Amino acid sequence: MENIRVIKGDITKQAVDAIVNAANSELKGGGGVDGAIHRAGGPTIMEACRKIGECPTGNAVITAGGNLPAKFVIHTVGPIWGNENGEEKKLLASAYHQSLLLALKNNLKSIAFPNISTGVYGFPKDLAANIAIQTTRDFIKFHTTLHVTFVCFDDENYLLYKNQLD
Ligand code: AR6
Repeated sequence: MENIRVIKGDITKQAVDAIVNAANSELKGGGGVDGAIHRAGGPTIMEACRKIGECPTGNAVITAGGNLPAKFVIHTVGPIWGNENGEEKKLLASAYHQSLLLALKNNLKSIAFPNISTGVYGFPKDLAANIAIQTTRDFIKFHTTLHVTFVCFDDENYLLYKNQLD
């Protein structure tokens, strides 16, 4: 059995080792899932982000989970569609890959992803789902102890993932 599943819901409610945040490169918070995570997790997450400073697009950093049910938050920065000199796909794959690597480095067993870049950053949802699933499958083939959940907030994303994972 493949350790990948998809659910529809709110990522801030997931009791996993780490949830992933779709952050911006200044780690300064914002709307969407980023806003929801900082609201639910409390101010210690932002304090930790401030200490880290910044995170380049396609990379990821880790903080504790504050008041969240998740132990950690992995903050990754997805590409802005149309703003990355044609590197959008590569950068989105990198955001997933670097997040999975951080989970592994910290001995985490479960990680939940939102649909990175598919909100404010405008990445086409079908293409983003392909990249997220392919990158994750390639990774957990070699790291079989890691359980991955894709947490979709909207029906369109949920159906895209469900069709690809069934
Ligand atoms: N749980 C799961 N998914 C959610 C939640 C939630 N509580 N809330 C929204 N989503 P976005 P981006 C979904 O815009 O496109 C921020 O301002 C949402 O439906 O949050 O990577 C940051 O600070 C969408 O499918 O992230 C950055 O500046 C997905 O999360 C910028 O937005 C991602 O949408 C990042 O843009």
